Amino acid sequence: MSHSPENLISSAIVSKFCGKLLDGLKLDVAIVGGGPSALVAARYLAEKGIKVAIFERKLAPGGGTWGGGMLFNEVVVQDSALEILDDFGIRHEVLPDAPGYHTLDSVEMASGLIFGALKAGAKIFNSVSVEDIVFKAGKVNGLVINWTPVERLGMHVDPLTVIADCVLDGTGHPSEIIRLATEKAKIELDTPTGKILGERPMWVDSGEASTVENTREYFPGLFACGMSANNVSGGYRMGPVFGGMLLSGRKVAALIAGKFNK
Ligand code: 48F
Repeated sequence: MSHSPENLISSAIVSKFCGKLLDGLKLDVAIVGGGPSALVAARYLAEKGIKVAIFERKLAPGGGTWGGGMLFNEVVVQDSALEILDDFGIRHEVLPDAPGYHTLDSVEMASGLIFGALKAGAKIFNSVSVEDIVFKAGKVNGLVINWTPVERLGMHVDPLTVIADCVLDGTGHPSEIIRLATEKAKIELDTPTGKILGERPMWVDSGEASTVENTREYFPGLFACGMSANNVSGGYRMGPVFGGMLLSGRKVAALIAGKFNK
């Protein structure tokens, strides 16, 4: 029996996606959230041959990158992060009146980071929300996932699980995964109180530096990057300057790669 184009197209999508999902159910590194820090981490991990996937709640990964500052779609990065933009082939322009700072188109940045992560071999599952962690014998072992529309509509549908050696919380300001790990698994974090310290108000230079400093492993197998790390360790926020996010992604990739001796 010959197949109609309608059937071929649908079959191709279903079989390709199911293969990708099946392969994504067991990972070296599961990343929650597809913001700038996570996309950078995913690329550098994948380049080292580490099996990594991002699970992003929204239809479009990129997190807070797209909207620039107050929907003015330009962002700013510092000298120290240019090397990362260059690795991704994302263009930037020097700011003549502000030495050390550069501007770039936020849409080019978001799309460039997404494309770079994918080309390096990371997988991205969009419209997938992480609603819990797998926690066995005192260790974080993976993620509990469901479709975002299921979450949004409050449908009573059981999730699926992803097993991973390391979990990276890249969920931005709310640190969703670390928060639920402290609340449900009662873990003590590597912070002065053992708990999430909470993000502080805007102080750009302090926030930029502390985002990178605070990027680390907070519990065996559980890492945080970007604004999630800053929230966990009580750093200041910094708004539409993105050097710290990019450097945080590169740092966490190096820390995690070290666990795999890569
Ligand atoms: O917040 P976000 O862009 O992450 P980031 O890498 O970057 C922060 C900057 O964008 C900006 C800033 C820079 O100065 O302050 O805010 O720290 O992206 C976080 C992503 O995680 C997704 C969310 O939809 C967003 O795209 N996310 C959050 N919780 C979940 C999630 C979840 N439970 N499951 C899946 N995705």
